[in-house]
Amino acid sequence: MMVPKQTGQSVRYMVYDCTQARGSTCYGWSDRIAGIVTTFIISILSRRQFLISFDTPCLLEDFLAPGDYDWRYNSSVAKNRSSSFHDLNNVRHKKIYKHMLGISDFNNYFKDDVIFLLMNWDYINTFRLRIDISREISWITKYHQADIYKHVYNFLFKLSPFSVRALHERYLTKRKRSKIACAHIRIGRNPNMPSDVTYKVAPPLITLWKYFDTLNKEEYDLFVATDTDSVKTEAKTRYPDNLIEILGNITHIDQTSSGDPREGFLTQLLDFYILIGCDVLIISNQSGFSLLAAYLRDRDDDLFCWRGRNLIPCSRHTAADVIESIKFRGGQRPTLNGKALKRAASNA
Ligand SMILES: Nc1nc2c(ncn2[C@@H]2O[C@H](COP(=O)(O)OP(=O)(O)O)[C@@H](O)[C@H]2O)c(=O)[nH]1
Ligand SMILES: [Mg+2]
Repeated sequence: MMVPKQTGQSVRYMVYDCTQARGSTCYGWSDRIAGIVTTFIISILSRRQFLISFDTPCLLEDFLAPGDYDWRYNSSVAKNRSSSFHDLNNVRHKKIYKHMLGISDFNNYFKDDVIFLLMNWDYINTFRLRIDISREISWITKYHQADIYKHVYNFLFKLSPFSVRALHERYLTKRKRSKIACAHIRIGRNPNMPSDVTYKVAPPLITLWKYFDTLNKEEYDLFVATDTDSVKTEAKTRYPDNLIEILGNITHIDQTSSGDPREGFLTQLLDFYILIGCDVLIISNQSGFSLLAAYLRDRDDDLFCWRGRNLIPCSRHTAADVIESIKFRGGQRPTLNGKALKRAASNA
């Protein structure tokens, strides 16, 4: 992957900034990865060196190490250089929309030597509309969002030795069978995350259990990643011999009110990496967390999407639309709600 190399005092920087000191909200794991990939792309388009400054709820470097590119920020970068912080989360991205489209150079908006940027949605489809994009970043013109995320993620990150050990101890040593079928169940506001948004459609767990019932229990271990303890308890009760249980507390990484934030961060990171490696993966309705896990998988088959109350086959290339992800569709709201779907079906 081509990244502009710069040296000397004239170097300018584009830093993804999710730090306590800013007092801004960075949101959950997939918001942060979408924001990191967006910032990475903007760094190339603005001819600046890309870095990550991430210390909330803990230092990213402790859990993820640089892959093929050293993104670690250190405060000497901002010494003797002008700098500014820009929180362009959610609809605030509109402030740089024309710069994303290439109508104006990014550096007409970002004037300082060091730009600290916080964003949380994906804009690949916007960057694709730039007239010069094939010269600027040719891979944006060629690949699907899922493949771009997979490559940029692996270019930037690998598990740190600490996380590799944790994954081994808490997960790999517990595996019993050759395959594993997994589901992500994101409920939204619940006792584990009391200040979270509530999703309109909680998935009917009975549909998931019916699917798990069809699998050969000699062949498959089962795993449920969820934001809610009671979902895990129910899964364990139903599949005591097959369900893999991971030690650790569930927290929202941006809303930790109780418990150890580092522990909660590690638990969600391990859940994320386990989902990536599953033979069968069921991803959650309107959740970026498991969509991103699907993007990072090495296989395209055996993927299912919750859409409302239904569990339907999908692929890495269709999943963002099927689950109606807002952050991976540049903030686009869902197009078809339940009522509109019913109307369309009755007119068909
Ligand atoms: N441990 C754990 N945490 C989760 C799970 N699902 C969601 N979370 C927490 O909720 C946050 C939500 O992340 P985000 O990527 O924004 O997903 P979205 O809100 O569903 O689109 C994660 O960073 C975790 O802190 C899960 O399956 N396991
Ligand atoms: Mg979220």
